[in-house]
Amino acid sequence: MTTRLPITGIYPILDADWLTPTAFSPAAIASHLAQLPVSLVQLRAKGEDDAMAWEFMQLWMQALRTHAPTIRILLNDRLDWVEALGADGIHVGQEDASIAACRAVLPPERLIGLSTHTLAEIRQAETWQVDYIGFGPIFPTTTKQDTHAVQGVERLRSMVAQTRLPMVAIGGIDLEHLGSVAETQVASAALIRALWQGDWPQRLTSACRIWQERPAVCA
Ligand code: TZP
Ligand code: MG
Repeated sequence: MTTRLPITGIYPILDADWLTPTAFSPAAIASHLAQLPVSLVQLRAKGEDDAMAWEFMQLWMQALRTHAPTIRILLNDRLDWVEALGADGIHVGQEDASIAACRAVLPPERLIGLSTHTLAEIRQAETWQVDYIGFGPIFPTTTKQDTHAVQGVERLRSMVAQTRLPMVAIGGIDLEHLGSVAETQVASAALIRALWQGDWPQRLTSACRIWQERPAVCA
């Protein structure tokens, strides 16, 4: 299918394990994001109980809608909350709700992203109504414990070349690696640890600059 999601720039994941409310201001981060070429973010609260995860997602939805109204917001794995929170869609893993189940409950305009790790999963995703696929982990990461084998940049490059689905690289991508990931012509790179440190404004700005400086595609 042709995508309805022209992803521009990096794909920041706002993760509850990293964005502790005392250290990170949602309004400040949302306002900074609004100044950058970022079209999509994801809210992720995996380790939290439901009440805390809801509170986290509600807080960030509100800050982003107020200060960065053009950025689209996907929820990680909380299909049941997309409509209630007014999010733009969902990101699911292979073991989460199926794409058919997501499409069955979401209005058609909602976006769906799916994690993939193999060419077989990518080929299967091509037959489903997904707006983009994640692919990774590209590098070792400690942010997610149950990850698949590390893929590496050359395998990423090969997968990008073999599918028309927009692909988002994920996993262990720090600012030093970002240029090599961008150079594969993958549509975007999802980042957690690389962004959410004390100097997050500089990190966000640097990540966007690295992404924008990637070489143009040769026909
Ligand atoms: N899915 C695959 S790896 C990963 C997720 C959510 C973690 C990415 O986090 P980081 O900190 O950018 O490695
Ligand atoms: Mg999941």
